[in-house]
This record gives sequence, structure tokens and C-alpha cells, in this order.
Amino acid sequence: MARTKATASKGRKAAGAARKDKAQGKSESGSGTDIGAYSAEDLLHYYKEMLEIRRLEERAGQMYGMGLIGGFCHLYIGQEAVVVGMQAAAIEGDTVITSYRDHGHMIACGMDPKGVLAELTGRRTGYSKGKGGSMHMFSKERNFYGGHGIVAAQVPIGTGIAFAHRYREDGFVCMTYLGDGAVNQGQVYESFNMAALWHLPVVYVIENNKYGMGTSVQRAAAGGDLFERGHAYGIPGEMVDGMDVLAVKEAGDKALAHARAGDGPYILEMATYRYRGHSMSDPAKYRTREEVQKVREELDPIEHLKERILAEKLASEDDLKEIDKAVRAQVKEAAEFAQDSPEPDPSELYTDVLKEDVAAA
Ligand SMILES: Cc1ncc(C[n+]2csc(CCOP(=O)(O)OP(=O)(O)O)c2C)c(N)n1
Ligand SMILES: [Mg+2]
Repeated sequence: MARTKATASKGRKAAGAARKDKAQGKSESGSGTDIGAYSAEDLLHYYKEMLEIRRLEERAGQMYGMGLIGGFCHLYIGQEAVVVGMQAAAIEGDTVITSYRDHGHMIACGMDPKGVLAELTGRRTGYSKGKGGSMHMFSKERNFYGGHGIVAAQVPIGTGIAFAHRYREDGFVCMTYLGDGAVNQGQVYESFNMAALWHLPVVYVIENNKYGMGTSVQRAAAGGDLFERGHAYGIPGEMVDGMDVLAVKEAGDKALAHARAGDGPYILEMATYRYRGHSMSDPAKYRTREEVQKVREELDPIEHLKERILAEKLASEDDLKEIDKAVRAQVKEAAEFAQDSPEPDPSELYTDVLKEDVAAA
């Protein structure tokens, strides 16, 4: 019997709710992760990294409002545990590639906040000499390959980087990030096929933040959980609580070890949430304020780790305040550096562009 519109949408909603409950905020103390397995030093490092991303992006949001940042700007606020947890699992030399929601990945890769804010404000001291903006920053030194504005375009490129790792036998893995909207792009499956065929060292990290622009994942994605999308190619995958940095680290350890051992690709679906709009021009009419508020209050990755650190007496409130103070000072300095930097010289309009010899054609 053909499903009526009403039952189809009911089914979608139920599937969405089940999807959500499965990983995110399973329990108040996290998704069963054992904080005792970590040193205070490591935990404070994760806390600081997440704060660095959050404070830098809050500042970017303010600077955008002041007209200091032009073009697109997609904030990562709310999703910090994903990239910090994955980088905690990675080794020096592993590579990272992602979409346009990329500032957090840059900071977690060890890129300089000064260069990031300078690029956002279009200054010559920025990572792309002020000519790339938010979506187009790269750092070969820090193994960060961008920064891509075309949805899912980074997935075949990340698969190619993984091919290079295998070809060179360097033992590194490429972490290729994509969104819940991007998983519906055809090129993702061409990439999965090749990665599985050639046992490429790639971990696909699906950041399921529940929305692709204004469309919820329930309305956009058919079938079951997104990590199952690799099953047809024999790629293992799992759902991870992307609001718990320790759960991410543990899943990252497992997936990276699998890829590094030559066993081929792995898919991690991170259940996460973005607090801000899709980009700075998003009025966010597609969700309620209460929905956002509830996640902030109950699942915030930074607050969550803070509470656990305090409960275990691994640091005092004052210690954590000091970390926040130092991070705020670092971001302030980076913002001042950006604003004090000159704009690119007009002659830069003619550099770093592809020029073909038209006369010879
Ligand atoms: C090929 C292509 N189609 C459409 C767009 C417009 N677009 C930009 S972001 C986006 C949504 C992607 O959502 P998701 O993959 O969930 O990533 P998120 O923004 O949530 O991080 C769309 C449709 C684009 N940039 N590229
Ligand atoms: Mg999304």
C-alpha cells in the first residue's frame, strides 16, 4: 500500500527522533566515557582547545557585525568537541580537509589565530594573503587542506590525499569531514567506492549538526543513520556522541587505527549541533529558539567537560577561569593584529590566478 503523506512524514519524524537519541547526550555524565582514563593535562588541553575555537568564532561573529569581515562566514560554535576530539586521536602528519565551516579545524590543526582572523578581515597577513576569506584557507605546514565552498567537493579531494598517503607509504591518514547535507552528493559515493576498493587510509567524519542550511536532516536524508551509507561498499561506520570530546577521541582512536593498519576507510557519524545560523545571513526561521537553548543548556561540549573536570577535582573553578582569561587575551591580540594589518596591494589582483595563454590557442 502506498504510504500517505501523513504517515510518511510521521515515519520521518520518528526516525529523526530515534537518530537523535541514539548518540547525543545519552546520559548526564557523557556517553559512557571514562574520564579516569585521561590525565588532567590532556583534559585541560581539550578544554582549552575547544574554548579557543569558541572565543575566536564569537569574536569573528562580532567583527562580522561591525563590517570588518566581508563575504561568507560560517560559524562552528557548538561543534567544537568533534574536531578537538579527532585531533586528539590523530598523530602529527595526519591530514585534514573540510567544508566552508572550517575555522575550528584550522585552530585544532595548530594554525595561528592571527593568520585566520587576518584572512577573515581580508588582510595581507592572512593565510591566503587576504584574498581567500573564510572558506579558502590552507596550511601545508599544519596539514590542513582547506576550506571548500562547494558542498562535498572536499570528499574526493580528501580521498585523493589518502591515496597519496598510501602511495608514499607514509603511514598517515586523511580525516575528511563532511556535513549531513553533503552526504547526499553523488561524488561522496564515488569516493567511498574507490577508497574501499583501494583500502585507502581515510576516515570520513560526518558532522551531523541536524541541518543543511534551513533543511533538517529528517527532511533531506532517506534511509537510516548516515554512518550506514558506507555499508554497500563494506565500509564500517558508527554513531558517536559529538558533544562529548572523550567519546569523539575514543571513536577517532579506533577509526584511525583501522585506516592506518591498511584496513581501509572508516565512517564516523558525529551527532552534534550548530548553535548559530548556517551563515551570518541566516535568520534561522526553520527551528525554534527553545530547541537551540535546550541543546546549549543540556549538551554544550565545553560546559560538559568543565563539569566533569570539576567533579573529578582535576582543576579548580579558578584554574578554568585562568584558562578562559588567557584564551580571551590571545583572541584579542589576534583581532588587533588583523585590524592593524594592511590590506593586500592592488597588484595582488594579478597573482595566484590561473592565466592561460589565449593568443596561442
Ligand atoms: C554543490 C553545492 N550545492 C549547494 C550549495 C549551497 N549550500 C551551501 S552549504 C549547504 C548545506 C550543506 O549542509 P551540511 O552538509 O549539513 O553542512 P553544514 O552547513 O551543516 O556544516 C548548501 C546546500 C553549495 N555550496 N554547493
Ligand atoms: Mg549540517
